[in-house]
Amino acid sequence: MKMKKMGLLNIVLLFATINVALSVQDGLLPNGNFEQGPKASQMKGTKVTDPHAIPHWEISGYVEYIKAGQTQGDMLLPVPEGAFAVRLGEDAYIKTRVTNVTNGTFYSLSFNFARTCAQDEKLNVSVSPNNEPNDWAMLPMQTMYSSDGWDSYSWGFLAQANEIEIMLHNPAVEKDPACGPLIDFIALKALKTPHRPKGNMLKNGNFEEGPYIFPNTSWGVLIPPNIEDDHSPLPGWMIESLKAVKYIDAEHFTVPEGKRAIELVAGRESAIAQIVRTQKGKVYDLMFSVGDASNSCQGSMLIEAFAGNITLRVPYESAGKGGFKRAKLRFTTVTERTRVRFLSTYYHMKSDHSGSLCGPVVDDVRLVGVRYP
Ligand SMILES: *[C@@H]1O[C@H](CO)[C@@H](O)[C@H](O)[C@H]1NC(C)=O
Ligand SMILES: *[C@@H]1O[C@H](CO)[C@@H](O)[C@H](O)[C@H]1NC(C)=O
Ligand SMILES: *[C@@H]1O[C@H](CO)[C@@H](O)[C@H](O)[C@H]1NC(C)=O
Ligand SMILES: *[C@@H]1O[C@H](CO)[C@@H](O)[C@H](O)[C@H]1NC(C)=O
Ligand SMILES: CC(=O)N[C@H]1CO[C@H](CO)[C@@H](O)[C@@H]1O
Repeated sequence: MKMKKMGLLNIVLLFATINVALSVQDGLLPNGNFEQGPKASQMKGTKVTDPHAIPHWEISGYVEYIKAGQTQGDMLLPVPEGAFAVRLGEDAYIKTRVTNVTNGTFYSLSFNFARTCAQDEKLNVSVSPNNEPNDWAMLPMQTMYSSDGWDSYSWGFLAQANEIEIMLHNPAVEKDPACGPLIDFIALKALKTPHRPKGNMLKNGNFEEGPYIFPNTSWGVLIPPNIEDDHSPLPGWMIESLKAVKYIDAEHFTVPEGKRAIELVAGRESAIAQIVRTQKGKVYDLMFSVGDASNSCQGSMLIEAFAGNITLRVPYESAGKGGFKRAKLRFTTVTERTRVRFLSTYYHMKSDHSGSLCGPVVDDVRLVGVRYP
């Protein structure tokens, strides 16, 4: 009898260990898909009334627990993963403790969201503890980039302890409490420090290292605008300008090389850049692929590449069915540091009538010194 109890206890402990081990791997946070929800007694309609009703999360403000198939007015509220999602209404937040991260490691946080009202929706994403007072990001959730009503965002941060708290807060007040984004599927991924590979002066020039992409979502992950180096979930690269760029995967899109690439989805309003140490007066070649993601994004595209004081405009005719071409920009450096930068000249919209934005793909970017120009 006693032995049996011991055995059972061991099994329980074993499961507990597996649980801990799972929670630290790349992917979903514990109950990050909100499939475990409140009891009926902890809800009033769809509003969650108990701050600890959602396992692994603490909530505050007007948080709703939304079941797939639920409607608001005549609008169907979509739930992308499993059967449930949460909605952050007026001044609402959800937060969770992650107990097994590594102090000093850089992570990317990804989550799915959907807008529910026409008004501007923003989400304040933050991680604590944090040494910097302004270490949070206000992510705009206005524009739609996917055809599904859902998009994903990612954000990067340096863990400053082995145990952190992640918070998503909708700071809006005095609005319709039933407005505010739907959130689902929150995941973490440890990012590797990018190195310059042999034969390329750029870090992560093929974009293989980047934020977590949910295996079951077909809309890629947005990398938010105005992201400084220390919050870029795309190691080595900065996102300049006002709008997001999209990180796409070979599982759901056509990418020119490897498994990941960048889709420039917001015309001149979004650009990616990297600053490289160069030798003044020396000749370099910047080589890259321009293509389309095979996502019904059709038309005459133009990518602008900048290096030194040279701009190269690369036209690309997209049939929306995938494909790419290589381009090369030769330049002589005018400074010790060279900013390499890419943007799309035009806006593009998918031909599927979803009204969602899309654009040319850039991938496999290499910078090499030219010995005998
Ligand atoms: C965002 O959240 C952080 C952490 O709670 C807070 O310090 C910061 O003031 C918030 N920013 C805004 C604009 O509300
Ligand atoms: C995290 O690491 C930094 C740098 O090594 C150290 O100064 C800090 O005390 C650590 N923080 C915690 C909570 O362990
Ligand atoms: C992803 O989709 C597959 C096939 O539809 C399904 O079997 C699997 O459970 C899904 N995974 C998650 C995490 O929802
Ligand atoms: C680039 O800079 C160099 C050195 O300042 C100058 O000679 C050259 O004309 C510039 N080229 C362009 C296209 O502005
Ligand atoms: C991401 C991370 O820090 N994972 C660690 C969690 O804890 C186990 C041991 O308990 C480590 O092996 C992992 O590296």
